[in-house]
Parts: sequence; C-alpha cells; structure tokens
Amino acid sequence: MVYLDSAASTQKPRAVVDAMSHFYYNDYANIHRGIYELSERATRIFESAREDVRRFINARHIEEIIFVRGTTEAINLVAESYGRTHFKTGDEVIVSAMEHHANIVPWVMRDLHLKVIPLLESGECDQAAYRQLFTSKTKLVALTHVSNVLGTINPVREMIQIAHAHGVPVLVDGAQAVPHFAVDVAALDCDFYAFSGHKMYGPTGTGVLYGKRAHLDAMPPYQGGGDMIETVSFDKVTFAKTPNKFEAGTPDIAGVVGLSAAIGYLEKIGMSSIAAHDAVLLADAEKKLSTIAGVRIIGCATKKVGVISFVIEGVHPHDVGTVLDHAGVMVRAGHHCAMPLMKRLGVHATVRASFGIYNDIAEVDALIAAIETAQKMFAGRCLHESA
Ligand code: 7TS
Repeated sequence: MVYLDSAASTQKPRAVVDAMSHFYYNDYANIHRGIYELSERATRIFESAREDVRRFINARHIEEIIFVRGTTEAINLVAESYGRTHFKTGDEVIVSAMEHHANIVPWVMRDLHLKVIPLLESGECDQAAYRQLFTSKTKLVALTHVSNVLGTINPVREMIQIAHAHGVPVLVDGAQAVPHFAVDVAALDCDFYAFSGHKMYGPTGTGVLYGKRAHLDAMPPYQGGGDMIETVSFDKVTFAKTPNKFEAGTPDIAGVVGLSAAIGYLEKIGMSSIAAHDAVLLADAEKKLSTIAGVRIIGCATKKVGVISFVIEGVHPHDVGTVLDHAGVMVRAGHHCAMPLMKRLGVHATVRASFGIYNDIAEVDALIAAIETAQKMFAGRCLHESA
C-alpha cells in the first residue's frame, strides 16, 4: 500500500488511536457538568488538550482556541458569527484564486462579493494585484496558507500586514499548513486561523478555530444549546464566556483527546524534521516526474509543501487514478474541491499526490513506475473524455 493522499486525510499513528481507546476505557464521562470525579477528570483531560493546541500554534491565550468539527466548520463559524455583526449584503471579501470550496462557499452564502487575487503562472498569488483589491467595502481577507492542489505556501505574514494596513482583518485557512510545518499565529498576527485534526494525524470530527480574543469576545454565539450559556429563561438567555460560548452541546471529547495525542506525536518528531522530510520527498518527486515525457506538473511556486498536482497528456486523471490504484498507489484525481482554480488552470481535473510523515523515496518510485504503466496502457486511447 502506497498512500499518497494525505492532503485529503492522514493515516493515524498508534499513539492517537491508543490515546482515544485509553480515554474511553479509563477516563470517559461527559465534561463541564459532572460533580463526580470521573467527569472532572474527563474535563481536565479535555481542557489540557486546549492548552496543547494553544502551545502548538503559539496562541497567546487558551480562550482563543475553539474546538470545532474541522476547517469547514471553523470558517462557517466566522462567516455566521463574525458576519452577523460585521457584514452586510454587497460587502467584499478578498480570497485567492486557489481557495478550497470551504473558503469560498460560506462567504457566497452570506451574499458577500468575492474579490479574487489572481494567480501567476507559477501558481503564486499576484501580490501587486492583491494590493489593488482593497476598497471601502472590504470587510475581510480569507486566504489559504497552503494550496491543497498546487502545494503553494502563500506569504501570509506579508499579506496580513498589507490587509491590516487597510484596517481589514484576515482569516487564514491552515488545513494544509499545520501538518507540514510549524505555525505561529502570534507571529503571523492573523485574526482567525482554521485547521482540521484529521489532516494532521488526528481523528476526524475534530478541528480548531483560533481567533484573537478581542474578536471572539465581541462575537455572538454560533449555535445555541447546552454548555454555552450562563442563565436561561423562556424569554432571555445569557451566554457563557469565550471559548465555551462557541461550543454548544457535547463536543467530540475523545476526538479532542486524539487531537492532543497527534500534537504530542508531531512535537516529538519535531515540525522542522517533518518539513525537511516533506521537502526531500517533494524535490525527489518533482525531479522524477519532470523527466517523464507527457507529464505536466501544475504549480511551481518557490515555496511548496509535499503536494504535487499533474496531468498526463492523453490520459484522463480519473483513469490515471484507477491504474495507480491497481498498482497499490493511492492518489486523488478530480477537482479537489477547487473548481474555480481548475477553471483558472484550464483543466477539468488533475492527479494529486500528497505526502505525509510515513512516506519515503521508495514510494515516490512506486508512483513513478505506476505512471509509466498508465502511460503505456493508455497510449493512443482514453477511457474518459479527455480533460
Ligand atoms: N481548506 C483546505 C485548504 C483544504 O484542503 C480542505 C480539505 C478544507 C479546507 C476542508 O477541510 P475539512 O476537514 O473541513 O473537510 N481538503 C481536501 C482535499 O484536498 N482532499 O480532500 C479534502
């Protein structure tokens, strides 16, 4: 099995699975409500995971960490809650042309007008064009840290400084960044930062919204229910403080325990070692792919993570994916939830290989061999309509 689809979701280390089952077997109860020892223990474990996340992304305050289901929910939370008091129809949000649908659809659903940062041929944001997009109606910049298709690492720190100079806050979609290199939200000075547990070796159903405390304190709750209130009567409700205000209902308690174990696992390896390993795999894959005639790599930014998209002349990406699967090589083929980017690139789909900490050079070689097999099989014919 050669798993090259970590950008979609990572496999889980034993440390994560064991931490979750240990929690269920030994420490499990609902949190924030028990007066008995087991519930207090579960609460302590859950809240210590919040501190682990704070440390992992270098947030200043533990209250700035909100547990959500994933990046998608984090962005929807900002669109709904921050949006309720800050956006009106016709206001503008600046996004890039490389955004995942999760960082497009929530803004469109709020009737905001999207101003789009165009891409250079390299797959990088056109910074000169970005500077021109700000108007008096710009209410937010919502930008991916790393493209899930191109692998491009955006210079978010500089882009945040530009937005702040215009008095505009910035939300960063960090889904593809956090698994690959150390992220420091204090140094970035972003207003919001969203990421998913399942892409960083943690469990599905977990994710984080980081928000600057001043924003979160001023924002109305996202969902209503238990655990997010101070007092309730039939005609008036007062809300709990941040972060509980945003965490209505019973959360994925064991999932958060698993997320904390994933952080511990990554910290033990070291994010700089992870980034170095990623760079080796990417360089090797790019070198070998670029020597195969008929293969075109899409995205050649100077700074990239181990995510590599490509198309093969005369072979539909879905056919490539199928042949690769028969060879035991798992990649993603399709639009990668980035339809506007596909349009900009002039393709319907790409094949995407993405690396994780468990991949090695032999697996890059397996990918290359499987691509050569696909090319031989499809020489002169194509099952699907050609992209
Ligand atoms: N933002 C980016 C940049 C992503 O890559 C993804 C998921 C999301 C947001 C949404 O994350 P979720 O955990 O809330 O679903 N990207 C992909 C992918 O590239 N292949 O499958 C999912």
